[in-house]
Amino acid sequence: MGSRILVTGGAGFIGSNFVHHLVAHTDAHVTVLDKLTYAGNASSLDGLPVGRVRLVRGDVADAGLVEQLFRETDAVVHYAAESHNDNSLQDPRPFLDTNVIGTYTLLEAARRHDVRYHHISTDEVYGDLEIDDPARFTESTPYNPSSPYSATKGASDLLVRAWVRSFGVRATISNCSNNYGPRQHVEKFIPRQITNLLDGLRPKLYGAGANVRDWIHAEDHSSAVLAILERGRIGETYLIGADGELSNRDVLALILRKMGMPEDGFDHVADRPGHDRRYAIDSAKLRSELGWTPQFRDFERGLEETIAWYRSNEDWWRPQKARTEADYRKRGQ
Ligand code: NAD
Ligand code: TDX
Repeated sequence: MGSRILVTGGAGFIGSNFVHHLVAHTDAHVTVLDKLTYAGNASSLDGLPVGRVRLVRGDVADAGLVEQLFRETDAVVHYAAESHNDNSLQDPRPFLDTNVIGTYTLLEAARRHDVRYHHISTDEVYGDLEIDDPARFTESTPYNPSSPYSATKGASDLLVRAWVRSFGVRATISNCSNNYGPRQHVEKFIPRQITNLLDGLRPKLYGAGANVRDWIHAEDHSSAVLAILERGRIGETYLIGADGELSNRDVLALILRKMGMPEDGFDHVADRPGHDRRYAIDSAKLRSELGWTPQFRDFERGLEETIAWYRSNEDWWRPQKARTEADYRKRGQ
């Protein structure tokens, strides 16, 4: 792996975690390419050494800018995406532009410059599982996305596979389960409920809350991506997960308890159309091939730390909160 790394979407939740991880665990020089949409926050990169990290504000679908940046890049890790399912149900177009055309633009540049490419994707490309099905997703599970968001992520994964096979691009793909941790946008489930409680608002549970998500701390996602970037086999897909299956109802009950509120102190709101029932990752390939293991194995402790982060970093999330809740109210959620 070369030492000049381009991280797209590095001002977002998981991308910024990865930039912090790279600075702490490698001697890489990092360029972040980020459009700073509503979901991007330059202050997520605060405190990093200016000599090793620079932020370029721009669009991954801007071929001219991408071409310029790839001339001085050894490897790219592509996080930039429109990432929220609920938004994709309101207005799918930005998901196509960023997730599909943006990925295509980067792949073409990787092909021209023979740059090592790692593609960040999601378990949602596999669709969903029944709540009581013992099966979990593996690298050979067929693609079956449900939402415009997951369809565009699946499309981008397939572009990567084609560019490996047809053009010899040196690429790997990872599909990770639901992340939690510091600096996640307040539109997402866990930060939304924490910041609602900090604001004296009641948490909002979609439908009955029986849907299951497989939670992993963003820091564990980052260590897995670095392992794949350094030691992954070109052309391969790796699933990333930390055996963290929990129903939304149970996650919410934990948040309420940890924040000193009664367990029934929340509202049931309109369910998400097409709501995936359950995601579950089998990460045996990543663990056995690359020797990766998650460090955050205690979800309750990780959640406590996350709650503490939102308590102490109101300046970070406050500017997004009112508008996010106003949008949810319009949808009856
Ligand atoms: P996020 O919404 O917090 O961050 C996305 C970042 O991309 C933002 O900084 C935004 O400004 C930037 N961006 C958006 N459009 C852009 C464009 N056209 N050009 C350049 N930058 C642009 O998202 P996240 O939750 O950190 O997710 C990051 C990646 O990880 C995504 O690819 C997502 O599909 C994937 N992923 C997320 C999860 C999860 O639980 N959040 C799980 C698995 C995979
Ligand atoms: O207020 C809420 N109430 C609620 O019950 C919100 C915002 C969500 N939910 C439910 C919907 C989901 O079952 O909580 C679960 C998690 O919701 P999100 O945080 O929106 O995540 P999800 O739709 O599971 O997708 C996430 O994981 C996979 C990320 O947003 C994606 O980017 C990633 O690919």
